Amino acid sequence: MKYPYPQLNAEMPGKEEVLTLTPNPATRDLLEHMADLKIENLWDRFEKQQPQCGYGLRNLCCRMCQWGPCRITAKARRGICGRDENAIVMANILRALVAGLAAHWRHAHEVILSIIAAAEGRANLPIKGETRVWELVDKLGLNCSRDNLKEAALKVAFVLLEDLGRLTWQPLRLLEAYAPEDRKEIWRRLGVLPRSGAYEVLEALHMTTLGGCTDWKEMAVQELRSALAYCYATLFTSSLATEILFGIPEPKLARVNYGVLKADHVNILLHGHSPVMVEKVLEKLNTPEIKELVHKVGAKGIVVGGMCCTGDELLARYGIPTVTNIMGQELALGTGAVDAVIVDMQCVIPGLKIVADCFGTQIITTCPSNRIPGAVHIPFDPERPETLDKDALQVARLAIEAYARRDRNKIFIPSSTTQALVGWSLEAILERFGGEDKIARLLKEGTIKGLATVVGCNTPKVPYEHSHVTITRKLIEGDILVTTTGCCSHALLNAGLCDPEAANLAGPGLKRVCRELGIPPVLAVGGCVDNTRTLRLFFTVAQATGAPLAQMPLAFVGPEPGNEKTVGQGVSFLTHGISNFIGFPGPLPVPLPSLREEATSIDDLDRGSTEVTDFFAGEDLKELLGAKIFTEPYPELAAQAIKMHIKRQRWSLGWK
Ligand code: BF8
Repeated sequence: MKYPYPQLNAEMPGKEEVLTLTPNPATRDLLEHMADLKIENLWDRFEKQQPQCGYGLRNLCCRMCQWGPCRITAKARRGICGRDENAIVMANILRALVAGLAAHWRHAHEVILSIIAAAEGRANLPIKGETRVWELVDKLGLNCSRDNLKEAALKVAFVLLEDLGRLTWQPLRLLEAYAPEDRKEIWRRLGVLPRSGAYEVLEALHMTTLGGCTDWKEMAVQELRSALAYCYATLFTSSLATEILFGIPEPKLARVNYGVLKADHVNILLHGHSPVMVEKVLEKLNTPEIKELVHKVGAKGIVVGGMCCTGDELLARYGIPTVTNIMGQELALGTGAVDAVIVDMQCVIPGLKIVADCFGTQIITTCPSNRIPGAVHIPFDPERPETLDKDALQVARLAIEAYARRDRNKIFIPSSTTQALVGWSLEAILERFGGEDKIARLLKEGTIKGLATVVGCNTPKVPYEHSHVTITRKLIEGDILVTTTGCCSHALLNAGLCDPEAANLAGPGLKRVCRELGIPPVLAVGGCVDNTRTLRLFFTVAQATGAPLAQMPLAFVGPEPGNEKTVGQGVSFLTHGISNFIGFPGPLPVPLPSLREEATSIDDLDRGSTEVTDFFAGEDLKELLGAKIFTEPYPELAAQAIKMHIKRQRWSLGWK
């Protein structure tokens, strides 16, 4: 590896390692193609940032007031205000988690307001997820007439909205409705039950500002409380609310990867997280007016492809092909074949527009708070939904018209596509297995050794997608069934691991199960908010085995942490007693040798915070919640550690 970071016990790759180790041949081809065209991308900018700041990497930089920035060094063991390393590291982690919470909060808010607009008849949007509406009515104990779906959806939406923003003490309704009873008891004892998504963000910011809380342990408690708000007030709400509007996904075959783009078609990519506007755009792309326009611009048809979590959602629900994830977004435009990218919110990097300008690609932004200078902006506001149909048609028109401006000399589409069986909602998984009791039996007898969810973003700090694919291959070889979401799922989809044929790569037990049921060993369950589908699967299966969650052979694996949103994902699983395996030292502490007292330079500081690290990665959290964080940047070693963890959990239950 090109860039050593001994203080992190890790190293970061240069472009050559990425080219050698990244598993998708299309990535290599496109990286080389862009280099030939002299078009810069994030890997070039990553190299220009080397070496990265050692203080920042270890969370030892405090920027929470205007006296600083302060850094913790061997000679300055406290910031100007007196904050020590533990308080600084913990405050940084807490702020990262609530920033991620805010992002999912905004997503949930848009979808919930869309349900309200649909139910009140103000927006021309469907309520397709009838089963989900009635499930929530029952779980929340709402009083609704069974023959009025819209009224029921409206009542549910207002409860979800309350969970987003309640400011006085009352437990989260969704947490009460969905969380396992034994966990609630633990959270009550620890005092970490949250009020609402918004309240916990504000409280965390309040605690961490200058002269606020200096007790890192109290901030750690707020971290757990905020993670529960993140999980139930934003992930559950987004995922369930989207199912209410657009239905619960069912299994279907799809083709994925860059090769789905076609040179003689209008290629439109849908990118971001909230699917409301894009659902409408999809509807418009099928209208006679747009079909005529396609003909007029001389294209043979339209290809719609998905990126990031919007892509995951559309793949799960309709089998719309996905192309790539956050770090592949510039590469997708590097094909020169993309006419328009319709983006909503989050994970749309500024580099996308830079590459778009090299090819004349039309970028259309649709979220009022996620603007890009120079892009066309056609906003969707669920509180003013009257123009939604007209606006979606305009978006569709602009996307098609962009085809006429495409420079045909620069087109390069890597040819490979991959098959995948997708659409694994909780219901679909349980139905295919024949119920949770069947999964419980397979686990107990050891045909399947464990369940792991391999998820999350990408980071240029590791060879792109290498860890995702390597770890997952090793896990399925070890008879561990994998679920996946988010950017990781694009890596696994493109690598062919979500194809039922990938059963051949699984260990003997898992292979037999996959063959019998016609499923792949890796189940793509949706976007990041759909990690709740995996959580609910874990709850259901644990209950069927009779074992507590924290003792189950389960693992949360985040090999390439990137976005601040990723922190809350991991801590959400931790609060449920499910250990985290993180692939690169991110905002959470690095479990490495201790801070040396005789340290004389920054390089002697082996890790950011002794006590915070011990809390998350040592036995403290394990005692409180039954789970801890492991950090291992080398994927082969990480896979070994996960398999060992699963084995230990099985032993503790007396399962072979
Ligand atoms: O919510 S995995 S880079 S796309 S944050 Fe973003 Fe990370 Fe991708 Fe979706 Ni999730």
